[in-house]
Amino acid sequence: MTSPTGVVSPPGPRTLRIASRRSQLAMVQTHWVRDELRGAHPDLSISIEAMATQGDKILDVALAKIGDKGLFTKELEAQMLVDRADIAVHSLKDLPTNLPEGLMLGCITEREDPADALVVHAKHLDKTLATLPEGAVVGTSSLRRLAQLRHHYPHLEFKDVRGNVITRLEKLDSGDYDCLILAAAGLGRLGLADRIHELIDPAISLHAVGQGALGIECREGDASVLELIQVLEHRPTALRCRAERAFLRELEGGCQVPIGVNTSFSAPEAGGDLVLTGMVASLDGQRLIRDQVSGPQEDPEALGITLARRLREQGAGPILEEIFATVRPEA
Ligand code: DPM
Repeated sequence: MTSPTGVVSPPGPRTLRIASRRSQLAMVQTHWVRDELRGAHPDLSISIEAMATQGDKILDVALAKIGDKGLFTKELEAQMLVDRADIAVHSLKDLPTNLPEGLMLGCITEREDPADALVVHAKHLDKTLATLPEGAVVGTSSLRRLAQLRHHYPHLEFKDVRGNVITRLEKLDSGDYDCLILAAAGLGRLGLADRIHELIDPAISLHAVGQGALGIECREGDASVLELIQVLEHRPTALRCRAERAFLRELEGGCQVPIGVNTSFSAPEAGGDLVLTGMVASLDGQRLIRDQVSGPQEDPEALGITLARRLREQGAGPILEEIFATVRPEA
């Protein structure tokens, strides 16, 4: 492999083995990664090993009650640790902020629209989130969506929905729910963007940390693999997601907590400041703490930590402790 400067890089692996979940969305994402890597490294042979994770298998238990960090990632990580895979492709929002020893987040891909989307049953096509009838049943297993929507729309009811995106849509269409809230990015990647009825305004509901981006995990210090995957890194997305992940890590929130974020650049072209908004809410939606910080994009982690501390000063700690005690008493 010769770089434009004529320097020969160290011999990389001739093959790159990718571990992926088996769901349709996971496979679409993994195939995208494979195709990008193929385009950049035509000589590389790439294999994909698809497997089910704990989160794919346990479908009868509310996501928050399983409570385990790394629900969708552990089995893929095990493959890398025993050297049966070189990278794992994850929805970044499913990747815990603390990774197992020996593994690292190798790069972050360009983010799609990170917003949540409302998807409605055919009988509600003339409604919006604000005009759904009293008692309308919203399907979601996300405590973050539940808490924020309850805060703004106390007339709505919430019911757990598990399974992959397509299964959920089938359950909606068969009348089990009045609407679903799903990530716009996932629907878009599955070619189902036409099901997006309304994008949810961040003023109403903030998205999950890392939503809409992919995280490529690899073995720590695996220089040849890191070099191969660098073509996938999208710096503005990485800066935003590093701030978001530092915020979540500092609040010690796993992925199943009502914590939401939003990030932007004050002046994208000119190396402007990074703006981070975050919120923590109680499950009944009664208490919702939200704040915003901005600062130099060179140190996104510092920004995340600052915002987390600010929310703690405003009472986020007791809200989170209460949630940990109720949704996963054994943890
Ligand atoms: C996590 C959550 C959900 C997924 C919790 C949250 C949604 C669960 C649900 C951590 N992972 O968002 O507050 O609503 O029952 C998941 C989806 C995507 C990645 C599906 C979705 C696709 C979009 C993306 C499941 N993980 O949120 O609609 O790449 O961000």
